[in-house]
Amino acid sequence: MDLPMFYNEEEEWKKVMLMYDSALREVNTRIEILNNEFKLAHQYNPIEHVTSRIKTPQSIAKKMRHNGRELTVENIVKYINDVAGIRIICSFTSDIYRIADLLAKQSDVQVLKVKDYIMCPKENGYTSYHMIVSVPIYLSNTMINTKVEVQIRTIAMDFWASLEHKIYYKFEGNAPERIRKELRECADIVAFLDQKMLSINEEVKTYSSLEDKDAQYREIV
Ligand code: 0O2
Repeated sequence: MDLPMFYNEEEEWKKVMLMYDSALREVNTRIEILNNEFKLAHQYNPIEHVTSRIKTPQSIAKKMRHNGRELTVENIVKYINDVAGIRIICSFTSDIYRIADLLAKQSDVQVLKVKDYIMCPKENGYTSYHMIVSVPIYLSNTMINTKVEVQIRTIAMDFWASLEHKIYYKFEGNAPERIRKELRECADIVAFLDQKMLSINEEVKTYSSLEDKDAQYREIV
């Protein structure tokens, strides 16, 4: 990835990018393993899909300017938590907490920060579960703990966030009040939909366990 032209710490930056890229691969693999294990044990797939990205230099520079910090590699590593970001899209709200918990329990994962925008949605209606974690990356002669922002949300939350993101950029953060109000209403619908889908799924699960018991019984007699 290229740095903005005014930047002059290319070698250091390349090394830092290697760390972030490796950390993304590391977390991606761990999430994939958890999902596969879950599928094997419960015949059920808690994760719909996963995306990841490295923040663009322009976006990093903008955030540093916004925070009033000098644009140095040291400051980026120290103050920008989401240079490496991974987004996990789950089927149900309960899966979000299950995945977050399983990742947090891994002995070499440090959870540095949690923002639960599901329990406390943002004023605009945004909901998602954010964790800043640090994972160890082993190089030939050293180990470096590297930060990754993990965003976990349902399909419905993701649908809302991607439209809101487009609207935010379209109006450069100043969307008309009517549109903001409608978005907040949509966020309520998203929360309702997630709740409804979860309770339908719970009901479906009771049917399957009844069927399992029935099948076991038929095998015995
Ligand atoms: P992009 O394009 O995703 O990179 P922190 O330093 O971690 O304490 P931070 O990063 O300022 O705090 O804030 P936070 O709340 O953890 O959110 C960071 C990211 O969450 C954003 O990244 C978005 O991806 C997402 N996000 C947060 N609030 C909203 C929102 O209101 N709407 C949408 N659509 N997404 C949101 P960036 O850097 O904005 O963008």
